[in-house]
Amino acid sequence: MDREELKEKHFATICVHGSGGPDPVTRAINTPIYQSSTFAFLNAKEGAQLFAGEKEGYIYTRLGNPTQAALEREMAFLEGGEKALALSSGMAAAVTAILALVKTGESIVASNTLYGGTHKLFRELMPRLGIEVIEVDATDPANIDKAMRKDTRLVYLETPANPTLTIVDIAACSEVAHRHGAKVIVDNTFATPYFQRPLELGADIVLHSATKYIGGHGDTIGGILIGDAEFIDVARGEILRDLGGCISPFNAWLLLRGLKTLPVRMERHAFNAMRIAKYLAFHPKVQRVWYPGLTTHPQHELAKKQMSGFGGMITFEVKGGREAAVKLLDSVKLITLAVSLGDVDTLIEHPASMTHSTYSPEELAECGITEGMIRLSVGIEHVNDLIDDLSQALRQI
Ligand code: LCS
Repeated sequence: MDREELKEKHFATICVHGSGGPDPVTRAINTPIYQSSTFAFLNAKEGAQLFAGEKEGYIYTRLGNPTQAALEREMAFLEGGEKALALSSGMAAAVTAILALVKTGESIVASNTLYGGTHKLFRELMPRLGIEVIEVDATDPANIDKAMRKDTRLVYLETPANPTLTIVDIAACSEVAHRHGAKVIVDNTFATPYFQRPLELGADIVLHSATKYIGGHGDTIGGILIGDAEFIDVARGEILRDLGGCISPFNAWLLLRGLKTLPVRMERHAFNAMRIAKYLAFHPKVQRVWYPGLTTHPQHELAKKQMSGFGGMITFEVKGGREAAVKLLDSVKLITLAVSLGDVDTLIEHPASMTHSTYSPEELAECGITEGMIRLSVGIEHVNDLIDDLSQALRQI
């Protein structure tokens, strides 16, 4: 089926068929792994034309590769963007996107609750490059408005945020950013395009740590940017080309394989997460639960408006602070104590000492990350087995 016809189909159908159909050379129904660093030119004239951009084609895998291209086509399709660029990791995607949009002496306004690695990038490497990042509580778009300066080129949002699951209003924040002439990046890692489509809400660029739900199986690292052709061409031609954070063809292929089952996995992640969130909410040893699908979540109404499902991530606080949290982490048997998220396996971790150890104690307090807080990436195991494991581990506290 051609892409125009496929456009009319449902998301799940595009996930299975969207990478471009049978391989044009061999008719293999799955995109082959083009495990080649370089591509032969027909003759010297063609080589020169490819370098001059006068002819389309592959030159060298840092600049493009058919397996990467299939992943990029599919992700652009799923997020509703013109083009995409696959990169070696989510962090490579963040740096590549920022350098494509922001120069030394300019600034970024960002939400203050972010993956700890992104926060470190904003606090350390970006200032070293002369790019100031102002972090604000973006749950009130007026805070973004106040922080915007003449030299602000970018508003960087992560929603739902890691690890507090804070939701920011993509449409309202994009309106503020655009009024000030800035672009908007939304890190859509937690929701995936299955549950949230930021470009339709007004954002300019979507970023993924594809390591997570896009791959889904905990077996690869990758990142993806989706946006308009002008942005993606600059990100590829001017930044990736120099920075070199390209994805390997094999990792691109693993992500393509993961995408085929994205809707099925997300449905199960979300089903399990809702059941576990409700279980934890009534547990006597649990102080508080953050899950966008619970009516007690501070932005539940906004989550209902801008997302079509609430995802597979839960954060909860146990009574008894750090000591109780550590006891729980050391007591789970089926659930794995590990960072990362979005895998078919359920993973548990302690943000304050692990993924968000890059935040100072003051910054942790500002975005509400406490010592007793635990993050659960709910997998696709049978939910009763997960609840049994949490139940026995909570008894150990
Ligand atoms: N954005 C979000 C929301 C993330 O959670 C992560 C990684 C990244 C970007 C960076 O992507 P990467 O380079 O790792 O592909 N989050 C991690 C986490 O919570 N635990 O381990 C990694």
